[in-house]
Amino acid sequence: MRGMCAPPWFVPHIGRVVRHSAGLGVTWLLVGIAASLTAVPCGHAQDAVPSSRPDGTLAHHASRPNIIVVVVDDLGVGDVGFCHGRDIATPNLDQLAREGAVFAQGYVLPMCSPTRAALLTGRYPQRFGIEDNRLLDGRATGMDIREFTLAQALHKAGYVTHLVGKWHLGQGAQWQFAPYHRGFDHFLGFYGAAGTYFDPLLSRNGTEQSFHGYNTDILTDAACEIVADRAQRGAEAPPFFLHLAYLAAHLPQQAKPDDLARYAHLDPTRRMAAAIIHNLDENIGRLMQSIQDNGMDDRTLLFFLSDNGGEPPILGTSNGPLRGQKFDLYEGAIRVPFLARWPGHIPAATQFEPMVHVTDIFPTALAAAGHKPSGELDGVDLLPILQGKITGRPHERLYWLTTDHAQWRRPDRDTNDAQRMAAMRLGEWKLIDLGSDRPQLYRIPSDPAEAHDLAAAEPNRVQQMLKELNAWRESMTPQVVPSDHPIYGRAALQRKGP
Ligand SMILES: [Ca+2]
Repeated sequence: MRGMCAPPWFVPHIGRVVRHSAGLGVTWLLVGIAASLTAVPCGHAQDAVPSSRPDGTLAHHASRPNIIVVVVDDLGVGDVGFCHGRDIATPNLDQLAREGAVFAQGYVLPMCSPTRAALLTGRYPQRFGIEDNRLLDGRATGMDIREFTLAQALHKAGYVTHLVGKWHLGQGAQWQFAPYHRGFDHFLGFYGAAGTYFDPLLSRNGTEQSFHGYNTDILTDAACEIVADRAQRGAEAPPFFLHLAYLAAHLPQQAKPDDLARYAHLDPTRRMAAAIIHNLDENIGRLMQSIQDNGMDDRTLLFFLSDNGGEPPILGTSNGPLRGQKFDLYEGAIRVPFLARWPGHIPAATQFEPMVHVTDIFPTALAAAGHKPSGELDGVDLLPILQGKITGRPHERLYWLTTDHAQWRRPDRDTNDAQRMAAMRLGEWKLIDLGSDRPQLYRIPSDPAEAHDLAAAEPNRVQQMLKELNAWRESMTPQVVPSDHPIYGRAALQRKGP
């Protein structure tokens, strides 16, 4: 396998390469340091502040793009053609890659809820006590309402905001954590980790509604309606923000018979994933056709990413040559298919090699809307570097902290004692601290499969990175699962027994 600097999925149609492997841009360095040193644990007042154009006028509706963030569930880099995928046809996603920027090192968190929390706040969710899914599973708890979401920011900036699909950031006894109280004007979807593929029952702003058909098709129909409705309102109407969060390819997997028939040559587990992803790609094609048919192609900034890596044995999704899977901290868990497309604004066929993080979507989207966040974010605006206005890398450092999910439901111990696992990227290096063993050290560009642990050969580097990682951990807010949590609380677990 070739190294990360020449990843094999970048086939010849990708023409522009952004490396910036030497020389960290001063601006990015300052942004990174400011974000790491000054972000507050929670409860900060965050707001969207209009940014003036050079002529002093504010951005006008007609010049502001619609913003679409497509999140797919549990797909890995081995599932799409523009990464390592080879056995599933994804021509529509591959076309997006040709027309936009592919993030070769696009990082997320290793499971559903933390990634969605990071996306919608632009911040490490550990800052507000989220290390894994548990506090965002079920109806009792949810994401800290003091956190200011991207939907709130864009709503305040004049956008009409939509969540179509999966939420998984909690509900609350008073529905205070529900998406329609967190900045989304319109919600059509489901609240928890999983939905139903066929004939789903979906919530429309809190009212349940039965649908006939296949989940991915239904969600795409809703997305296309939003696009068409915006077009019919004319150029002076407000732009929209659409967070399109598909169920595909999460459990409980079901596929359409025609799609299963296309992949009869694959083993049953992979076949199911392939059928779901094939249909997903066709729906991406429908959405893009709708955008083009309505004349919005160069007025739409679109991100596409998976919320975590694949889980091959369970879901049949694939992380290609990367080690690990959903829930752990190897590359297969946290490096995902990730791209951005905005014709005329993000150069087509860009291979972007520096590390990019899911938190970057918040400030990038807000900048595209002509605004800037006033709060402390961990993400950075990617547009200046994608557009070649500055050089450098968005991130020199990235951090991860999660728990061993195999220990979430052990009735013989406090659920809060589940083993913590942490990792850090510092330039080319990656440190993984699983807590129960000595730290591991990998040099990712030359060893993206994390096959060669260099910890023994680099003891000083390990100690220095461990010191930095621990300092970051100590600056976060520890996650606490209440003892009365209906799913993971001590009482609930004791009732279930071993
Ligand atoms: Ca997921």
